[in-house]
Amino acid sequence: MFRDAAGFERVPLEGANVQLWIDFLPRERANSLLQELITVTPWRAEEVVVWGKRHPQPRLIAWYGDTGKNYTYSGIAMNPLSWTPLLQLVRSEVEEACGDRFNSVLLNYYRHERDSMGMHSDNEPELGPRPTIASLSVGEERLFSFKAKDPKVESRSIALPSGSLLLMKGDTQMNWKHGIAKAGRRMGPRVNLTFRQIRAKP
Ligand SMILES: O=C(O)CCC(=O)C(=O)O
Ligand SMILES: [Mn+2]
Repeated sequence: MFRDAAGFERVPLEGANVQLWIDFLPRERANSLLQELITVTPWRAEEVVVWGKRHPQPRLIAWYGDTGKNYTYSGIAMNPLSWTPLLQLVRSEVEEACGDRFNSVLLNYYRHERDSMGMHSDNEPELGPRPTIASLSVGEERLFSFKAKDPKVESRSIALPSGSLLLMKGDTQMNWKHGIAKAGRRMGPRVNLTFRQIRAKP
């Protein structure tokens, strides 16, 4: 691994461009961001249909973005909420670190160890073929799993501590899936913010 001037470290994954800035936000800042987001966000509990049966999604979500940036995620159509000053501030810090622009952010709230996200690629057409996704985590450290689409390539997982910033670029979504498994021991709350650039519908 090498560390570049910005504080990102390359995570070695074949056919991917993944970088992690482990201490992007200082501990106190990450903690206050967690508390504020949990309190002020109008969290939504969505349902998913698995084998024809409806289940509550095992986490809460909220979607913010520039107006008109509609997006479908796991079959859920979402109209974005308008940016809050807090999220705009965080967005500008993330943009500066990544050297990229983002027009939307999906917030995921994992309340405890039983909340999770299934393995998936962020490959919705609105994101374009090689999207840059910046993912900021605050709160309880959780394991982020990577599984290659090529079965010959080994899976791996990385810990995402509070205040860390994960950047996925280039062919990452084409060649890999990612997700957050349920944890086997007690976990406190975690909020993850994934910044994305949504394009006009192709
Ligand atoms: O919570 C995480 O770290 C993953 C979130 C994610 O993959 C997504 O929102 O698409
Ligand atoms: Mn994702």
